[in-house]
Amino acid sequence: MSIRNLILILGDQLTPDISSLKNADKDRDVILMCEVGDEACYVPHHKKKIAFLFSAMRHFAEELKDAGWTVRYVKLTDDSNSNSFSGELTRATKELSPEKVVVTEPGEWRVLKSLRGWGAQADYAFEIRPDDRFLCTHDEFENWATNRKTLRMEHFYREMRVRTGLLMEGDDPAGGKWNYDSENRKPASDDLFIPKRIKFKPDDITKDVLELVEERFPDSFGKLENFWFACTRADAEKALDHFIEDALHDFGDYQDAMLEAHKFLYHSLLSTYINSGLLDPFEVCKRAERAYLDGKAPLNAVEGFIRQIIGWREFIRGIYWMQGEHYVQRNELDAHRPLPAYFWTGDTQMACMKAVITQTIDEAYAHHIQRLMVTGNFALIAGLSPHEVHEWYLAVYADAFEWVEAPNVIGMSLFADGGVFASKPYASSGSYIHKMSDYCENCQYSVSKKTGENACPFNSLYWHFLIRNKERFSRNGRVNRAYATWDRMDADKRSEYLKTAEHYLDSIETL
Ligand code: FAD
Ligand code: DLZ
Ligand code: SF4
Repeated sequence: MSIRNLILILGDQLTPDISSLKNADKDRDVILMCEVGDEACYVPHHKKKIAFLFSAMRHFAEELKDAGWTVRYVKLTDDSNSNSFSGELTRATKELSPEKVVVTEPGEWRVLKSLRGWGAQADYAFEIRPDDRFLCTHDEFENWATNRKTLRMEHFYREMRVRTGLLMEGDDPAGGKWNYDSENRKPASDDLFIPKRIKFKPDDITKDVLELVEERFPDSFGKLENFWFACTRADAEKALDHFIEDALHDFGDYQDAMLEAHKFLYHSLLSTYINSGLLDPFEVCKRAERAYLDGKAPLNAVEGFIRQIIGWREFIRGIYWMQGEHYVQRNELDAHRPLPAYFWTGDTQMACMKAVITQTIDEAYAHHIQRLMVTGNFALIAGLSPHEVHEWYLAVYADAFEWVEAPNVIGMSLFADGGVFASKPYASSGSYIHKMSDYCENCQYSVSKKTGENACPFNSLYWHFLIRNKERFSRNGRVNRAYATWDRMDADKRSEYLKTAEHYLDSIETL
């Protein structure tokens, strides 16, 4: 029988009811999935990220086959693998002669452009369908954003609460407030009871992939040892159960805290599973809401968690597609310093940077405040090249796909888009890190020392950043208090700050 549709499913589309499969016919359609070198190498992805994706793809392909689908699965090691999506589409269409090719839109401009390019020259009907795993469509986001003076997540989020009905009591937000963030900024002490996180033992499919990754990507970033990710929907659901039962309760209180010995604290560790399609974001939110309704988790935790998903996650995606393909090139603060080598090795004397980078090497994971207020903050105040920083974040985190990584890095963290949605730059001195973590206790630098030898680099780089960007930020209502403090400082102190910062910038590789 002739093939009707060839359905391409990408590595972050591992969802049984993905739009490309809607109205598909098990008897006449063929699903194409391919492990391709181009995707694995366009940035030096963390080994655990590649292993997770390949293993989750292979498991998903098996599930599809068990459900009666015909799957053409191209392994990285297959002799005739062309190593690109367009090459594999060409090969498959030549061999199968389908009537039409169908794909759900990818999560990155680069891949979308390449697929559109393939479609434009192909002799087949080619359909790119919207990705309806998100709650807000591109048009809905654009309608929301158009003609607004400022794009603020909080406004968007309230509309999403009303639209989804999550944590709503009639027309009002549960508990009377939309946002309980003011209760969510507690530092953690290291004698807190922190739950042991659920980890999954590699099965035979994962073991094969781990061997493959070690052999084919020896120079990629990160450690492959101690791989514990869930690689199937069933295991990802177990990880969700575990989070709801054991960690959600304290998620809110300690959301911004950082502890050297407890890298995961009460975070969900679910982003990798949600972004690849193993978990549905709305279902995850409903589970959290249920925990609140059943009295198992407090409102500040559940609201905070749900806001990250229906608020931040959806908002960030809207920004990515609305800003267009050149967003990742933006550099409004004119920052050009190359990324220091310790971003790849963790070999730095700054204890906070060492802890976050080492954890990233080990786990392909860091939580939000570690990404924003340690590595991101450092990159911002040291004036590192936004594009290099963007490629680093895209490579090193298992949950990193450009639609979500780029606005978080270019926009939220580095202000390189000039403030499309961030109301202020997330720049801070060492005192924030000291307040929210235990990193400073074992640091070679002194957080209380502002200038001179052994002074915490964050302290002087913070002022250097503000002064070199004074033109832009001194009239920003959320930053101008800092400029007033600077103006009140005596001239010697100011010049000491700038001298120390310049010394650190000149020797940035050795910090
Ligand atoms: P939790 O703290 O448990 O939060 C719950 C969920 O909320 C997450 O799983 C995620 O789905 C969602 N979420 C939370 N914050 C955000 C956000 N700012 N944007 C989008 N979704 C959010 N997230 C990614 O998924 N991929 C990335 O590549 C990524 N890069 C980032 C880079 C920087 C510089 C910053 C500051 C943030 C980045 N984030 C990224 C957002 C956030 O840090 C991660 O989603 C979160 O740390 C994932 O861990 P978790 O699942 O334990 O999250
Ligand atoms: C990230 C990634 C990697 C490393 N490898 C593959 C792959 O071999 N095959 C595949 O289909 N997808 C892979 N991905 C995910 C894609 O890069 C992702 O689908 C696009 O970036 C769009 O989000
Ligand atoms: Fe980081 Fe400064 Fe604290 Fe060291 S003293 S851990 S560099 S904030």
